[in-house]
Amino acid sequence: MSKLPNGFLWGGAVAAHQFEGGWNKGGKGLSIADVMTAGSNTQAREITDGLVPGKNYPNHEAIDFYDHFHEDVQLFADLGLKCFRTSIAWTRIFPNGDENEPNEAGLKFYDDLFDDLLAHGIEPVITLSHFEMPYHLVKEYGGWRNREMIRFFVKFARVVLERYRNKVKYWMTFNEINNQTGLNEWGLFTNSGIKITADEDAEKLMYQAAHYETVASALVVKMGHEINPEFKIGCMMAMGPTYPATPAPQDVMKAERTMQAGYWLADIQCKGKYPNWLKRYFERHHFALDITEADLNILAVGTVDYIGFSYYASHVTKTTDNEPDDYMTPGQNPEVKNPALERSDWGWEIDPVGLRYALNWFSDRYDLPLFIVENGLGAFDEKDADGKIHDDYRIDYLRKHIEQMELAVDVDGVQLMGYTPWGFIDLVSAGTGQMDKRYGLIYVDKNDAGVGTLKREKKLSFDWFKKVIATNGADL
Ligand code: P53
Repeated sequence: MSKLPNGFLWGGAVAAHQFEGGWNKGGKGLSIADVMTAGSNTQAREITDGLVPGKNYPNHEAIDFYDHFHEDVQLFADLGLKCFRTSIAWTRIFPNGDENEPNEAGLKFYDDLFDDLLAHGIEPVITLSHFEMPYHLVKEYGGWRNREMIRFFVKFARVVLERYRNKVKYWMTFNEINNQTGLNEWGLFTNSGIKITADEDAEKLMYQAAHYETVASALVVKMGHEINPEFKIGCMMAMGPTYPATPAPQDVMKAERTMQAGYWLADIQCKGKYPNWLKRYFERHHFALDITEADLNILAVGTVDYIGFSYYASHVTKTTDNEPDDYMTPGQNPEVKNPALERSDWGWEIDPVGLRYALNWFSDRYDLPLFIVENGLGAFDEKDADGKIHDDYRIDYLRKHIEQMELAVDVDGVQLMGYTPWGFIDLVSAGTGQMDKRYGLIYVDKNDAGVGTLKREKKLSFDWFKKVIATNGADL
């Protein structure tokens, strides 16, 4: 017997820049993902100043969904997907971001895609901004440093919300908007198009950029509900709970503050206001941020309908000898290994119970419907003698997470809308730019060097997940 509600949204998740390719087709402009090179497990992706000849930019072709989408949607339908999460590449609609008129060829591409999905009974779930803002807005305006970005983003959102009002019901504003709170180069660039210069305070800049994004998000939520009252518009958070390394109260306090510092962007988007601790933090640190009364009013009315979130791993933290009074050490939180857990090949801790914990944490704190829009295992895959990928390790990961998700629904009463495993068709890793860090239930023949036929093949996990969907999660 299924423990999940009827109509549960089983699906698969991707993002435009990681799988579409066609980076300069149909009038598309250059996005921030187009200037990021391929890295590896040990080497960070390089963010180049525009395109540099001879560099490997893996997102340019990705898995070329742009020219394969009819056959790919057939495969998605064969898998039995109820929904499909992707993003709309901003640069297909506004190639530079500051034009007045949208690019019709880009709009047409998504019309065709959504029509194809709907014809197969697959509901599109759309992220408006998934690490792919126009590069022009970075060069000319400084990215989300600049309040002007609100206007550009709302204009883009208005065009697509209106255009697809009868095709798309489920939306999310900014993917993993809280990644930037870690202050690393990658997070600031992918979230906000910001590359820190020597005279800038990364932390202050992050608060400013994230503030403009929450204002833009709230404006879009409000506008979306006016365009179509049936729309469900969510935020999207990267969720990785942080546990204390020991039961020492200081470590518990540190873990709590780490959670607060990771999820205040959910507070704003779900509760419509800044949390008290953060208001006081801004005062104590004399961050003179550009936050107006009008902004606060719009935040209060543009709260989201649900929380979409990614879940891959959990974390552990502990205090240091010179821990500050506010337990805040942004950008330098010591990562402690959890002895109770195993790690993936990329060092991500595998913690299925952490997913149940996360679901309970969100549910208690915000009392909103939840949607697991990313979860999965990045791993090296190899073909067996029969030519098929027997990815039992991936099945094992997904099964254990789905079990915990079902406990959260059945035992804990969490309101859960759906579950969409990340990168269910192999794609370019966001963090490393690799192809060989694979999450897929569908294999795509292409390697880190960019070589391959792009042929699609089902892995063992495809057949397994198809059965899971068909039984609404009863047969794992
Ligand atoms: P990759 C961590 C690090 C990098 C990206 O990640 C992340 C996370 C998870 O919080 O974000 C999401 O490809 C993101 C996807 C991404 C996926 O996790 O580095 O929304 O775009 O591909 C997996 O293995």
